[in-house]
Amino acid sequence: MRRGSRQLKSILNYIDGQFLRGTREFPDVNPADGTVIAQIAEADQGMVDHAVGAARKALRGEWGRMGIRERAARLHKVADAIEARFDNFVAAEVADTGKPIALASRLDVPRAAANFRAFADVIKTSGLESFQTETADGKSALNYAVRKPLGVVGIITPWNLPLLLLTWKVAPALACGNTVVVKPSEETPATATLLAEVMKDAGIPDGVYNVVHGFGPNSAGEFLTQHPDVNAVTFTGESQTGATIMKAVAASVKPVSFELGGKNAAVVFDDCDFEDAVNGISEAAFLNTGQVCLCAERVYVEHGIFDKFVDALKHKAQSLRIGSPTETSTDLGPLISAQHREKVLSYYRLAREEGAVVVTGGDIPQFGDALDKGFYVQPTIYTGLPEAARCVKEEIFGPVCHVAPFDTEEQAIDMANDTEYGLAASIWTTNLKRGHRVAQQMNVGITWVNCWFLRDLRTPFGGAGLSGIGREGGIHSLNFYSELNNVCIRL
Ligand code: NAD
Ligand code: 6OD
Repeated sequence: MRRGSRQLKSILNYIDGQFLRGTREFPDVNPADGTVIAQIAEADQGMVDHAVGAARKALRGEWGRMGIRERAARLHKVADAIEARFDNFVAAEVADTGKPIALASRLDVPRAAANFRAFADVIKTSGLESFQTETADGKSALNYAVRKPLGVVGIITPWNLPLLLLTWKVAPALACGNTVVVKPSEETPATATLLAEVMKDAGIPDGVYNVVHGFGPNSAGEFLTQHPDVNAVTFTGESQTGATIMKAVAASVKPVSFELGGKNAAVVFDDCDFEDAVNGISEAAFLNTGQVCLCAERVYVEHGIFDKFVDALKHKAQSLRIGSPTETSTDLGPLISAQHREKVLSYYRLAREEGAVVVTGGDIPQFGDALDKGFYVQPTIYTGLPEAARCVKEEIFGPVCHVAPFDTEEQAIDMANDTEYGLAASIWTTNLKRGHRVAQQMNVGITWVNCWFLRDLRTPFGGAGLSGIGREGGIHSLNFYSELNNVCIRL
């Protein structure tokens, strides 16, 4: 290294309690200014084999023998240790993703700790049903089920909420007594490795939590999903990647849980609390620069308030502060990568070709400083597209929504449900009866009424159609991450 040049940090794999380099490295880029902030150690097939072998061995060790109370206590220690290193986690997440520091501090890092606490408590308090069965001879039998770990769970996660989504799967998998090999997104590897340090400090035995870095195809992601010694795969990411992983696991019939893409609708009735609805839809469209699977890219507004609503949403979007993620006042950071920005901009161009009216945005913001090298786009609102337009049908995953009017409740429900996805919806009305009625007709996994992304970790979370397979959250996570063995005793 030349004198005066900066030594780049390495982000390492974590296998069997050791931090390991790979055979190759690739750069970790800060999306706010395009600078390389670290080198990531890529795990090859041999290292993935090593990680899966270590995870299997750990199932037979101290972890495999540990009772539920002690496991839950260790998960609380992991949460304590995340909180103790709160600032490190926030800084790593902000540098990797470009998300505003205020957002990482109020959402991503607190949720990581909350995930461990929630599943530590759920595993301690949840029971299993039992049945007393009457038999033909007038006697009876007792049926009850016991929970056992699945074994080694492969966990593959995306870049938009890296730590939140990783711990959302690691915590219940460990609560159920499994061991895990995680493959975080190649774009955002830092917090998965930082979590490894925390696991060590919290007394999680070696081999229970392993991290392999790399890409999907022909890299760590594919090596993990195709591994014969992995017992289940849980994945969050694009629907198309989910389809590829499904093929990879089909031959060995592994259980899968898939949390995939969305093209979510928000339905705003003219009896809504107007200000709440404008603020809520602004958050639903633009939070995390629109890179949340739950974001509302389709907004349907009742005719009577349509013009007023579009105008208010425009002013709200224009008031959002786009800027450096490390400024506490920033509302919107960059998109994750140059490639993803090109995808979002291609939809901005397509929207114009499809006949959209650009209410606001549609371009790249100019800063006149280093941020011009970052992957920023303007928050964007369209109107006027036909419902069949590609921009209304396809997930864009940027700070963008299309707003369309509707006349009747039935029409709004039909429009909201006219999608191949089925992740989330939000309904905005002060008429509670209508709220229930419409919510129950949404063909999605999660419907919010007068709110968005308000989470209770005990509730089922997941999607229908292209948005996924299965539900996680509370007991639903326990049921995915464990094998149930029903015991039937003749009495
Ligand atoms: P992605 O599918 O490109 O990548 C996700 C992960 O899969 C990464 O770690 C990647 O390396 C890995 N991967 C890619 N190809 C693979 C393969 N063939 N085999 C194994 N692993 C492979 O998704 P992304 O771009 O990182 O994330 C954005 C997408 O995730 C959006 O579609 C968004 O809607 C979706 N998402 C869904 C949820 C949900 O809860 N439903 C949550 C967050 C994000
Ligand atoms: O809140 C959660 O548990 C969760 N899985 C959120 C997913 C957000 C998608 O980007």
